[in-house]
Amino acid sequence: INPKDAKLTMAHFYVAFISLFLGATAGLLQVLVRSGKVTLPAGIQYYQVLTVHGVLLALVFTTFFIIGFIFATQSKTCGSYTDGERRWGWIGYWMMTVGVAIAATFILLGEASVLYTMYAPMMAHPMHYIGLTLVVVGSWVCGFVVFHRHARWRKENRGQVTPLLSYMGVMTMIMWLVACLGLATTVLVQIIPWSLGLVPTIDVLISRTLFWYFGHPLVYFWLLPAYMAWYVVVPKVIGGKIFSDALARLSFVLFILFSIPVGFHHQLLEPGIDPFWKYLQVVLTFLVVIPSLMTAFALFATFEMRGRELGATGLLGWWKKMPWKDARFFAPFMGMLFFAAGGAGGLVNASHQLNQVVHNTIWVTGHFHLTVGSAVAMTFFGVAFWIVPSITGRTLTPKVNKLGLIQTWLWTIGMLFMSGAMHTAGLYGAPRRSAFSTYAGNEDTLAWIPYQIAQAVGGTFLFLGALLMVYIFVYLAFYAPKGETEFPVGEVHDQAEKVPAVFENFKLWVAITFALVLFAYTIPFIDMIQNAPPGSPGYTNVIGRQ
Ligand code: HAS
Repeated sequence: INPKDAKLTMAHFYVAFISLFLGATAGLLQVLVRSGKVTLPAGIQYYQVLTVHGVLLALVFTTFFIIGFIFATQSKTCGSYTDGERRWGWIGYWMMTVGVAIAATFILLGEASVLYTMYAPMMAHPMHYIGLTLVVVGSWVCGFVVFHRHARWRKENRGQVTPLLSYMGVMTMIMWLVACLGLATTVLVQIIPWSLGLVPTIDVLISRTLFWYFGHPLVYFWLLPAYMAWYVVVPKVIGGKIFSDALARLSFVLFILFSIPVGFHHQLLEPGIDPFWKYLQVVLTFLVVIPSLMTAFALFATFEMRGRELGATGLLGWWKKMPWKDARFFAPFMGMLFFAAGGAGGLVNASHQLNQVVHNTIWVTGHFHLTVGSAVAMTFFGVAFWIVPSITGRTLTPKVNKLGLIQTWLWTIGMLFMSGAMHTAGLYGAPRRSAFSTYAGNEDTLAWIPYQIAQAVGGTFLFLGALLMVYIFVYLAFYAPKGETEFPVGEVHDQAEKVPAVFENFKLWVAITFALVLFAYTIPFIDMIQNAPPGSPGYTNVIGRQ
């Protein structure tokens, strides 16, 4: 890709991998504390470490990697950005970077230990929220660059099907923008004025509802770039073709439609929301599973078709034909395996009754370490193995490929231990966020300790995996021998369906999305404003619902 575009992508990756290093270090401290065997030194607080971990990994590592990745794939498939577009890309980048620096400073000062979900009525220093606002606004600026480049390609190539990766990048950023409206509303209208002392109270229910309007599509904002790699890059890496461009686009369309009006599945146990609307959003949640099932289908089809080309027979004959020794394939594939399990766990979470068993237990932490922590993170690592040398003009040497395989094993073993123990302990009722690992020696809680030790063992493997990943990144970016590395972009299978033009009608998808959002949220919101439950615990006095 154009070296100037490569520079912009790499700038995003630097922040992403520094965050990976710091966030993983915080993660190690956390599992050690939860094992009940270690106390944090120098007055460092558990929730402070947890906030560093969540913000740096779930928000900063992901967002910076995703935007860098989308820029690179768009530059590769649509052609280079104009100087003007790139300048805006840099403006967005600097806004995000300065925002991260501000937010991180206040976390480190102990003034913002409110976790990555920043639930009110926990309050951080206003500058923390202002920092995060800058990150979001910066990401919007980058989003508009992506839209502009895509539109320019369409104008220059009228009537042609747009490059799949660029289309996917646009859909990902549309979803992000629509989702951010909820976050922006609660942060700008409620949280910042309240943290500045301009208003005395905050309505917790409304704030959490706005947060989860954003929070669920947020997880698909992490997932969709991984799907970009699964649909388009993995087929090329295994020497095959994309099963169907149209199916890939359709799954992204479905994500736009159904990923937003489902936030209530994070609030199933919250008072103040009528059960009917929770039920409705549970139904919509099961609809948003469909594009993932379609993705699983398309991936199996891709593997099978390639396997058969290479002479495989039978249902799972393809398994033997896959390039297991290629880290560019192995890392995302292990991510897919984890996602099959994590997705099943998601269905448990989303089932209203089962949610009562797992909500706020460490099962949920297990769930999101399989989804974002494995499926997404391992795919991003797999992408980093080729994209970094490819855009910096270096080579992915066999030695680094081997390190990539070791890295994937470290992550796999670590995650099996950690997430397995989290899921199990969660079913026994262990809470997800707790500074009191041993609860003053209570018998029931002591029974969780073996699982928490297993989590610490897994967490240690993961920490080693993160260190190795950072080493690989630095090596590939600065020290690997100069040369060429493939930027693998798959071609569509000859027998695939044609792409219907309607997929490109972004206005239509956004309009339907808003219609669904209005349907799922309008009446509950009116309820929340009009029928505040005066007696429900935690909702009176503290936050001013009178
Ligand atoms: Fe989730 C909580 C429901 C997907 C992340 N989720 C969370 C939280 C996070 C998160 C971070 O309904 C915690 C938030 C917090 O801090 O409180 N989640 C779901 C459902 C799905 C789902 C139904 N989650 C994700 C993804 C995430 C993510 C993706 C990040 C990237 N989640 C919930 C619910 C809660 C929740 C409740 C709230 C719980 C509570 O009470 O607090 C679905 O989208 C999942 C569908 C996925 C599948 C899997 C398809 C498999 C594929 C791989 C194919 C494999 C191949 C290779 C081809 C059905 C595509 C395999 C080869 C073989 C041989 C097997």
